[in-house]
Amino acid sequence: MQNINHRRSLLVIAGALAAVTVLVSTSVAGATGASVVRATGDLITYANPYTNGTPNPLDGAQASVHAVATASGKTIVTLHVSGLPANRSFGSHVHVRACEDNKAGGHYRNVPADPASPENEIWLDFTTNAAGQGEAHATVDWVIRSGDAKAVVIHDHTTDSAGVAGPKLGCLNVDL
Ligand SMILES: [Cu+2]
Repeated sequence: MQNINHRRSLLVIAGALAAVTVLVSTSVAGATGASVVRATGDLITYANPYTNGTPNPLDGAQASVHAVATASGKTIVTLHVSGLPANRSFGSHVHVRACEDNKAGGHYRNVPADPASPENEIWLDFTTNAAGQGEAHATVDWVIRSGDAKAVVIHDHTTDSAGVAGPKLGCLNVDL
């Protein structure tokens, strides 16, 4: 009888230790681990983007953005889109303002005084498949300043070396 009671108390102690271990590992992950942001929904599309009455090809499209700031100081952003025209390329970037605020403003830059480049900005150009779906990934060696990047914008064509990708067509708000 004494032996059984002794065993029970050992089990209780082991359980308490396990609970403490879980708490500690949770707080460590919160302090130094990756932070994740997700957003998904219908794209906000801009009226008459070509200023000549040509319909916006992104009307009715959806997007999803997933961003991870890693513990090692990198940022990994993934964009998924659907409901777009098939087999067509688009430009896309992380922008500084919300979609409804001056069409999301300019591109977010790690070093604002440095020129546009895929190292200094987050470029997410993609080509849709036959089903009108596309995806893009970007990894940069820095973390976004909190509150300074608020949307992902999709443009008419792929980004050239100067960072230009034509009219803004659609946008998804993402609090990066
Ligand atoms: Cu852009």
